[in-house]
Amino acid sequence: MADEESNQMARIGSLNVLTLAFTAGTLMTVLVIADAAHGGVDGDGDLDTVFANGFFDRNRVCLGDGSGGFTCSDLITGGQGTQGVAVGDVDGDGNADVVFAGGPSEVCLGDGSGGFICSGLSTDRLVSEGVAMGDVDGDGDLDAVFANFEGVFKVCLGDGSGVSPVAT
Ligand SMILES: [Ca+2]
Ligand SMILES: [Ca+2]
Ligand SMILES: [Ca+2]
Repeated sequence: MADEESNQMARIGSLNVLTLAFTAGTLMTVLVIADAAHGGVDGDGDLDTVFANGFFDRNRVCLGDGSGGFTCSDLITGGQGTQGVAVGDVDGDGNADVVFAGGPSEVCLGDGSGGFICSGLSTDRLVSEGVAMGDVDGDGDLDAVFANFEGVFKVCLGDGSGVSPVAT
């Protein structure tokens, strides 16, 4: 059984590393994480972290307790190999959502309590390496910009109910 209080996050070079310590004291596992993003995903006011775990493991949502401790669970997506992650409210319902860059990229709409429903998002390339979110066209809706493997960017403009691929 995992001891949630002794889990630790650290950054080594360009990699985020989550160390899960187990109560037996003899078993340790270290996950190399492709990317991480912070946001409040369960509405309790405490900062949470979402991890994109690359090709090595499933993505994780770690809910913060406000004092540095986290309780983590898997965030299951349809694809493998997430490379980037961003958190923002893409459908304007007040709940934080998660956008993963990877193969394929996905949008996961949050339910406000830490749960998500994910669907695929085409970014024109087999693998996207990173994603950032912001209102790039100034219409008040959150948009997503993907950095694709071949050095090509893909802008997915939001319509207030999500993001869809409409421009490069
Ligand atoms: Ca929280
Ligand atoms: Ca939302
Ligand atoms: Ca916009």
